[in-house]
Amino acid sequence: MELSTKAKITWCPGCPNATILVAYRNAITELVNEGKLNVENLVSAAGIGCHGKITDYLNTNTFEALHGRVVSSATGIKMANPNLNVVTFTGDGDSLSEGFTHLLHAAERNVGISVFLHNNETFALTTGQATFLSPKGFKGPSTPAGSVDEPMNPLHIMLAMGATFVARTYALNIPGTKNIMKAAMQHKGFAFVEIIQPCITYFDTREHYNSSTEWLPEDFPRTDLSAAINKVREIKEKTTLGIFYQVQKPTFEEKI
Ligand SMILES: Cc1ncc(C[n+]2csc(CCOP(=O)(O)OP(=O)(O)O)c2C)c(N)n1
Repeated sequence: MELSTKAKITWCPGCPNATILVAYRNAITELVNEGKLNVENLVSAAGIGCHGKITDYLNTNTFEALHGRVVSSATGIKMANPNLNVVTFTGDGDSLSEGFTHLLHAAERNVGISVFLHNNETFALTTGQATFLSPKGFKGPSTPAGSVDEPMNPLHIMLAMGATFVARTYALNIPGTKNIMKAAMQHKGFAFVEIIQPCITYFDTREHYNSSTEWLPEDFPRTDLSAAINKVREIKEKTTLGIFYQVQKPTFEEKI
C-alpha cells in the first residue's frame, strides 16, 4: 500500500508536521494490516495553513477546505456517507480562531469524525502571528510587544462541549502519536486529539517539550468526566499526554 505521493515536501526542513505525517501513515498501515480499516473508505481532510499541506502528501481520498471550515466540511462528508472514516487535520489558527464555532458544534453533536489539531501555538503559514492558543507574552508580527491574552485550553473546551474522545500527544513522539491516532480513528463519535507541534521557524518549543511531557497513568479513569476536566486543567511542570476521556454516545449521523 503506497500512502506517499510524488508531491515535493515544502515544509521547513525538520518541521514536526512531517512527524505527524509519518505517524498518520503508520497508523493507517497498522489499521489496514489489522483488518480494522479499508483505505478506500478513508478521507483525510485538512484546513488552510502549513498543517493543511499534509493532504498533498497522502495517497488517500483527500479534501482541503477553506480556512477554518475543515470540521464543517468533514461533517458534511460524514453525513453524506456515514461508512467513511473521516479524519481532519487542523491548526490552532484554523479551528480555534478562524472556524471556532464549527469545532464547538461538531463536538456537541458528537459527529463521528477525528480532529487532529496541530497545535504550534501560532499562525505559521502567515509568518508567526499570535493565535488564541499562543502563550501570554508571545511576540510576533501582530503582537510585537507580546500577547496580553492567556491561551485557551482546547482540551477543556472540548470536554465542556461534550466531545466523547479527548486526547493529547506530542508530534516528535511518533509511536505515541501513531497509537493515539489509531485509537481516535477507531472511536465511534467525535474524537479530538491535540498534537503539540513545535514550529521550528516561528515558535521553537522543541527543547522544552522534548524534556517535559509525561503520559497519563494506565489506570486513569478515562470515563470520568470530572477527573478528565481536572486533569486537563492542571498547571504543572510537565505536560500530560494520553487519552483523558472516552465514552460511547449516539453519534450525530445515527441521530439524523
Ligand atoms: C478566510 C481566510 N482568512 C485568512 C487567511 C490567511 N491565512 C492563510 S493560512 C493562515 C494561518 C493558518 O494558521 P494555522 O491554522 O494555525 O495553521 P499553521 O500554518 O500554523 O499550520 C491564515 C490566517 C485565509 N487563507 N483565509
